[in-house]
Amino acid sequence: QTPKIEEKEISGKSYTREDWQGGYKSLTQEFDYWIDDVEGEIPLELQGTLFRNGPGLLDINGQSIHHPFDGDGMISRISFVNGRAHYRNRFVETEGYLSEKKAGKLLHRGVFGTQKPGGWLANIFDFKLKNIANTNVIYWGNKLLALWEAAEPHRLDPNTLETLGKEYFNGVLSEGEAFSAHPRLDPSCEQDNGAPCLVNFAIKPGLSTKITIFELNIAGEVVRKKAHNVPGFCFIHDFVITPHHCIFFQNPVTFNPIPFALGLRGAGECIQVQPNQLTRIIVIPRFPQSEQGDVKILEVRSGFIFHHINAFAVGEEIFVDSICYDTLPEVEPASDFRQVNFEAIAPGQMWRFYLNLKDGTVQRKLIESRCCEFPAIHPAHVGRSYRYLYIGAAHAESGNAPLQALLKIDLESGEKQLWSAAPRGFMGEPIFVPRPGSQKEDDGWVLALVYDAAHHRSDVVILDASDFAKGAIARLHLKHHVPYGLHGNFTSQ
Ligand code: 3ON
Ligand code: FE
Repeated sequence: QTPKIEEKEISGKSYTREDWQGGYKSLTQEFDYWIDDVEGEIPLELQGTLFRNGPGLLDINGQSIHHPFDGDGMISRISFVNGRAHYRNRFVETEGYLSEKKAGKLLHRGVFGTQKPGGWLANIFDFKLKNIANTNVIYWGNKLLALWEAAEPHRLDPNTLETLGKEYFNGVLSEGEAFSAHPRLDPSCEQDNGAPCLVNFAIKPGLSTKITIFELNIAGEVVRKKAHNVPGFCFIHDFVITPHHCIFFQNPVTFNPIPFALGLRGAGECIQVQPNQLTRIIVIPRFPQSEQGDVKILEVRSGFIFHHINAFAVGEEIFVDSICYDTLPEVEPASDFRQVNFEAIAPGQMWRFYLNLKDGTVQRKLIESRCCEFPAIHPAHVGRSYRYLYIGAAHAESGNAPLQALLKIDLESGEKQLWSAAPRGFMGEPIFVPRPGSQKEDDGWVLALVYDAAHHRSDVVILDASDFAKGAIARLHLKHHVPYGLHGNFTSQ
């Protein structure tokens, strides 16, 4: 069966680099307004709040940061109320953000190569981490939390977005302890009588790595916390869960911290992907029967993985769906991220891994070769079998390119639908919101921020998840752009 794809025909490339670069300008202003410039109609049943996080500053008072992952976290909040929408944004007031704002200049090293001015002598032996709170934002246990994977969360007021301080969960976290930016929400936790729970992890890398797993109840309390040691250095950005397991892919990388120590490179620039090495898959039971924890380790070739889509158990097997890169270029000190040559980099592609826990073997299959990143699924299917996924995708079917489109994949029939914002639109992470009371898995909406280079502003785009072919059902034009972001969540509260 050939997938049917609706695609606008554009000769040559579907974008220009100048257009794409516009989405990596800082947004310094903080806004608070009702969105009046709306094409189409906001569904009345769509009620709740979309929170998004991402780098808001790509420079500190004119001094460029080295990589977008080093940019200070800025929260956008889009609230949907009775067919109208309200926008507000505010920076997470981390210690680093505030001190640099006050000084009017760059004061801190970043993990991805931002250096203090003054060359290596100004940076040597500075091991401090600037917690930039820029990767995800989630409302859980009546707390709005901005997350960054290498340190503790920042708590924000959900109404004003004011930063309230760092969150330690009643002393469960210690000062500087990590709490990753990729929690998974188990819709029905067996240990908690079927109540939802938040499962998250922390990585403490070294010659061997400590992986800590946290489970939080709906009141936001940590009800389970357990640490596991695994051999070797780990750079793990995301994980997946099933009702009984947490699954980590230990990316095939080596880490040489010497250039970091000497002030020549950021820590993240000392990571080298080893595309010919196998990935170790670490399968950890969520509710271990023994003190050892019964951790299983499997091996497979996967390339580098930032994000997983979902996982679920089928008999003795666990299926894991992930976005894989054949390899990743090193972040280089002398490079400018705005000058990236897209064609020279491997695209992210979707693979399914079949983990056999009985015999320890792993099979894999390519599901989608189109360049894609930032997956979303129905929240009730996290850790369970699922049929539909929504993901940011390149406009063109092959090659690496910026995300300009949304792809919906029906994993059962193989049918695919593409909605593209090319040539001048650039796509952010989609979020699936179920229609209240819906029964069908794709009955709901897909929300995404799209940067529109033609107007140098961003749109909130709403698609009907069951039918991309009818186009956007609403496009909400913001008064300004929102720099390309990372992750967010929707809450109907
Ligand atoms: O030794 C360790 C090395 C290391 C890299 C120490 C460490 C724990 C401090 C560390 C830190 C890692 C951090 C802070 C990682 C942060 C990652 C981040 C902010 C974002 C990752 C984003 C991933 C993707 C795939 C983004 C895609 C973006 C687009 C498609 C463009 O719009
Ligand atoms: Fe991520």
